[in-house]
Amino acid sequence: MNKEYKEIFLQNKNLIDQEIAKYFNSESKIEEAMLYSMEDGKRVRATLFLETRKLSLKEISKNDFLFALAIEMIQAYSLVHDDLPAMDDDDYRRGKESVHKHFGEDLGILTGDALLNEASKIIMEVSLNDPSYLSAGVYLLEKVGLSGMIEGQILDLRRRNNYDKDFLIEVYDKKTADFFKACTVAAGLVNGFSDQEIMSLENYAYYLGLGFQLQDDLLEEDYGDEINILSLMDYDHAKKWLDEINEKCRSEIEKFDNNGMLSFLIEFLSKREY
Ligand code: GRG
Repeated sequence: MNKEYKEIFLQNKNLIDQEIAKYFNSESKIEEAMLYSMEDGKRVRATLFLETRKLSLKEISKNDFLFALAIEMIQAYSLVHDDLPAMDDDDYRRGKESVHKHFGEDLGILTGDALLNEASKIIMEVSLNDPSYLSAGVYLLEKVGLSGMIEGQILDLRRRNNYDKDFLIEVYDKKTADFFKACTVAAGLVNGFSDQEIMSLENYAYYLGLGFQLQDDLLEEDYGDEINILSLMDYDHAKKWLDEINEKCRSEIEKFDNNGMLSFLIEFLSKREY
């Protein structure tokens, strides 16, 4: 494990944590619940955005940190709503009680709504400051919306018991990889990258998201009736497939100079133990 890159990952997490702490300064119950929901994330998606911006930038701007904050608000919203009784009905998230368990179901719904609302507001404010973020914002909201993460969630909630590998790929693509694509492509659009470069960033995020989700499955000892690759193949075959996906992921990002951190994330995320 490259210590320098691991350090950058942790630095990004600290910087995003500081943005979160600065953003919430009221003592209202809803802000308390929003802050609670945002604590303790790994900030993988914010890091993807920031590190893709760094492909063409040395210094990250205030607008980039705000955009990354909006990304993590959307991530928190999706987890808060996913944990609700009407969805996965989970009592624990990020090592503590889920938001609806801690604050009540009414506040759970409203916390998710408010996070998505604030994220959209931040994206619009950043785009007012600098219109080069406008198409990035549109792309992000599209990928976490109707034809992306939300569609993935619906496919997952309504799946049949006898799903196959193609179905699993479709769910993981929409539910997980589309958000990863949103982070890399949004940054690529702000960078002013060519269509070909944007395509490579989208492919990289596709394989990274798939690999991230497969590792999530491999870490799950007791997946019950949840979708999981281990219900379709044994551990060794799934691990071999993950290695192949990582190889394809690497070949997409190798096309860029300065790709060290994004290459590091492939191994780091697909070998994580948490
Ligand atoms: C409710 C619209 C809506 C969507 C929910 C993201 C999602 C879709 C559901 C969460 C459940 C889940 C297992 C999704 C797969 C993606 C995933 C592994 C999310 C967790 O991401 P991490 O590990 O979480 O990056 P942290 O806590 O670090 O932010």
